[in-house]
Amino acid sequence: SNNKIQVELDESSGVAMMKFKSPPVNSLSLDFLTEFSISLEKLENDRACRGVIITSTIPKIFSSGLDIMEMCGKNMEHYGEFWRAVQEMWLRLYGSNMVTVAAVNGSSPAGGCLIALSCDYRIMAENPKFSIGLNEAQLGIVAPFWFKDTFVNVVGHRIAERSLQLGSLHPAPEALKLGLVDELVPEEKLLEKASAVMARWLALPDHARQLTKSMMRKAVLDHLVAHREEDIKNFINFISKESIQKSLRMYMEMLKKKKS
Ligand code: CO8
Repeated sequence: SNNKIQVELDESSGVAMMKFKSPPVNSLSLDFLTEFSISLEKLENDRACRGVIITSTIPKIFSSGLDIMEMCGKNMEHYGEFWRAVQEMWLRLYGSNMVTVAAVNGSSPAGGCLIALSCDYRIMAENPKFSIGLNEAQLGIVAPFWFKDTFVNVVGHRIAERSLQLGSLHPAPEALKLGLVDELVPEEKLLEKASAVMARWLALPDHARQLTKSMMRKAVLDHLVAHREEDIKNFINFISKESIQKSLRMYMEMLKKKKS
């Protein structure tokens, strides 16, 4: 299963390119999340690596978010294992010492949006057909507190409150206006721009930048670390409810019908 994410480190610049390639939609399955966390850990421990650019090889889609099939009709043990993997991915990415730049080259709902929000900088392809946001409420589920905290830390309380309640998916131009992404560029310029941004961030001494990043993010990271087991229990209880299972099944059916 070690093939859902392509990682290439350029030793001369110290920048790794991480490309999601898990068709059809880069959904975050248990296998995907495990591979993602392991890849991040390897880069984190590699002294040659100072920054990571995250993007997708799948046209029009950055990531469709958590794999809904991992949250449907499985047992409690599976839900627990899955949720721990989601937490692990976020703790590693949000808490990374490396400079992280998201090159969002397609739609990025829910868990996909969380990945982008967890980076230091977000550049999105300027196509208004691509949208990004935490749309959990639309699925009848609730974004966990640490998704919310990450969102608030990017866009501020008011925008996060409205967007989360409505489960909004914001087209790229609107996402820019809200500060959900930092800039838009034509799709063919996305990686070039990401490299330029990365170079600017890497021009500073790592140590000062890392301590500053940690100062900004530590409270939110520590909060999940302190409540990790409780958060897993909450997820298991919530997702096991018959009413929630029903909402998720209906959402999956809606996705399938939308095609025909
Ligand atoms: N999980 C599993 N399967 C998915 C997902 C997903 N997230 N997204 C799409 N798929 C499947 C589709 O069902 C479809 O399957 P099939 O081919 O068998 O019919 C296939 O992938 C392709 O999908 P589409 O035909 O819809 O592809 P499009 O290119 O038209 O659209 C999109 C791509 C925009 C990504 C679209 O598929 C979409 O909107 N997907 C849903 C995205 C979404 O809402 N994700 C939210 C997941 S929940 C989450 O991430 C956080 C949960 C927090 C948990 C809190 C609980 C307490």
